[in-house]
Amino acid sequence: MTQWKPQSADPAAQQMIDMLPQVDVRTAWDRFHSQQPQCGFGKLGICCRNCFMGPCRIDPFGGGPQEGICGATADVIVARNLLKDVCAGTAAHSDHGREVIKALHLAAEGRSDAYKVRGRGKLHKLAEEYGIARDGRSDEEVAKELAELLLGEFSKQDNILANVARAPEQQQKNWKAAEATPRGVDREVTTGMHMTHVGVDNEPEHLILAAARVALADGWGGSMIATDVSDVLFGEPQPLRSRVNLGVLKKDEVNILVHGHEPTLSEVIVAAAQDPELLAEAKAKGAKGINLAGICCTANEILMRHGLPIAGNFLQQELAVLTGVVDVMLVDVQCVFPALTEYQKCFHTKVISTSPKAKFPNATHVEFHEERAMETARRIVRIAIDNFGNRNPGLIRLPEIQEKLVAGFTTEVIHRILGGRYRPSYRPLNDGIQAGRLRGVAGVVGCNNPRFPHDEAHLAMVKELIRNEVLVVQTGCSAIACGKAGLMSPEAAFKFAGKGIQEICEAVGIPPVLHVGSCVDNTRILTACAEMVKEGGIGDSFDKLPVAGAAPEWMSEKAISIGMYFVASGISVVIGQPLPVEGSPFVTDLLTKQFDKYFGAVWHFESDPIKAAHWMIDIIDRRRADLGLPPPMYPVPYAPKTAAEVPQVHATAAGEAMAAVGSCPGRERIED
Ligand code: NFS
Ligand code: SF4
Repeated sequence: MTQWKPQSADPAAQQMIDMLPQVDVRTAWDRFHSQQPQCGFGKLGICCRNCFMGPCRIDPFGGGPQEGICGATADVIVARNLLKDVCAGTAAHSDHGREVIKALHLAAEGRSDAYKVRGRGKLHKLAEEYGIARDGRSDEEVAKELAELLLGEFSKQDNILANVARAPEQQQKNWKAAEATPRGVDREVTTGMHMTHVGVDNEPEHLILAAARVALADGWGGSMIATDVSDVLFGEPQPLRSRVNLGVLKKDEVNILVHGHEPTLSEVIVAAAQDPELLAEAKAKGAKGINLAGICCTANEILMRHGLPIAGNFLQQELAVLTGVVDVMLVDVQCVFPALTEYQKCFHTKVISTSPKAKFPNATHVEFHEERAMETARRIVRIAIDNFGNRNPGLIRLPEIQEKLVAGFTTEVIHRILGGRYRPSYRPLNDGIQAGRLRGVAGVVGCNNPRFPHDEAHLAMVKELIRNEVLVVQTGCSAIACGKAGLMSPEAAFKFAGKGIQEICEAVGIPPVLHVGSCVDNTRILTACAEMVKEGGIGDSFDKLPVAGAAPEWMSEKAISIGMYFVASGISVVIGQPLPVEGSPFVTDLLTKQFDKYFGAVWHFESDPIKAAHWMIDIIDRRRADLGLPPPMYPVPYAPKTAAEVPQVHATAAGEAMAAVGSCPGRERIED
């Protein structure tokens, strides 16, 4: 029997992984392993369950059936499945946007016990953009009208999304020609789901262009609105320092870990955790304080606005509970493992679910409603305080590893720090790119996936990009990965980046890798690109800018939607495992080649992070050449072309060996 051992590039995660055999619990890595070999039909996208004459599947080797019972071919099945994925991803992001708008509306009407309008500058800016009158009106009246207007963006039937006007003219033209201009968000998701029903749309190209339209309703609609409204409601992020990794959890304090996505919940928990009355209660129970930290994107939200520490990314959600010091794991929606509640059998951690949309068997459900947000938050903090004394000292194992990072870079912040408070401008960035001091900009985003050594692809890719003078902007779990590896500190430029980036980072005082927020905040990358186009000199549309995108360890439907709206917006994207489309050579060719004709950008599949980085660099260089820009100002020394050529990037378990910890009786670890 061989022991299958997961690997992480993060020394804290690796320490926890190394002691897994002692605690007899199953993790995502174990479950991934027991799923092998995974279904080839699913991977290739050629399994259809869209009606119940089926399920049907296409034989990829040609000897068996080449069409479903209804006559759908591999091309149709693959295209329909991808459109469904994009609909689900868009629905998730957009529903998040809708919740934030509802909270803004309550705040504007003075009907919330927790929220008020904090980002007044952003409110004024958006009011001007959308033509909302401000004269003689309070900010609250303006915010109420804004909330109502933006809610209307979801239910628009035939009119196009207002934010389409934010895109360069060429993108708008491309979308029109491809019939991909997004209408209301809900309309696009509903129509997309209708199109995939048995016997509706049977033209693969038409289905895929519809997927682009749905995704654009996410990128320029649901997600972009979520980001804007969060800035109005909770305040615009500013650059700030914080800490990241499991070591931010504290042995002597009540630890509350917020996990999920919607900032409406995490924001109010932040306030409740500072309440003097609750702090006194915690002290009375023997705790030194109340420590709040995050996992996944909700962590990015509270980091960006409050500087609260991050305990880890997607694949660390179980490892965090395994530290034995998490008193409450507070979850709302998206990327939360149902497996978490199983850990309650062994660890004292209480999993509290809060969303009316997301219940978990055996979790404590404390439903969260925006009207009584503070009351609910206080109740949850009390549950954590009461649970502090239930820790099992024999099960505590906390890696003392954390890293410093700087975060809080928005489109507006980049404007200001580059141009100065009195002359905010993207000019210095565009100048840097024009002169070749910077080669271009890359967005590296997305999830973890047990298919890859944890974090390894993110780190290898980002290091290779900045070494080659490509400035990196990040969101989501990828940002957390690089934060843990120290890439988000200004000093990182001197350790990892090329000379041109070093000069810029030194002059402006920024890290070579900029944290721009959660996954919905990928829209900040779109608005930053729009600013770069407006500033001029490096391309008058997105498909000419020397930029590219990547999601090296992606796993979610949301990631497909994000990738799709980037590509449809003219920014080519490389992902670490293929989309589930390879069962249709036609759809694969459409996405990876023919999309260039429609949108000026393509999808690319590459699991080697170094090769993927060089694919991005080649795109950037080609676009630079098309614009007549010079090659990079400083030569870049040696260029490895594959991950095999760079030194091992995953960690050998750092620090002293893990001491034996108490094990959880009656739980079997599955091995083969
Ligand atoms: Ni994005 Fe965030 Fe992480 Fe992936 Fe999940 S938390 S919304 S989907 S796993 S980056
Ligand atoms: Fe089979 Fe067609 Fe039904 Fe899909 S829609 S399950 S291919 S009959």
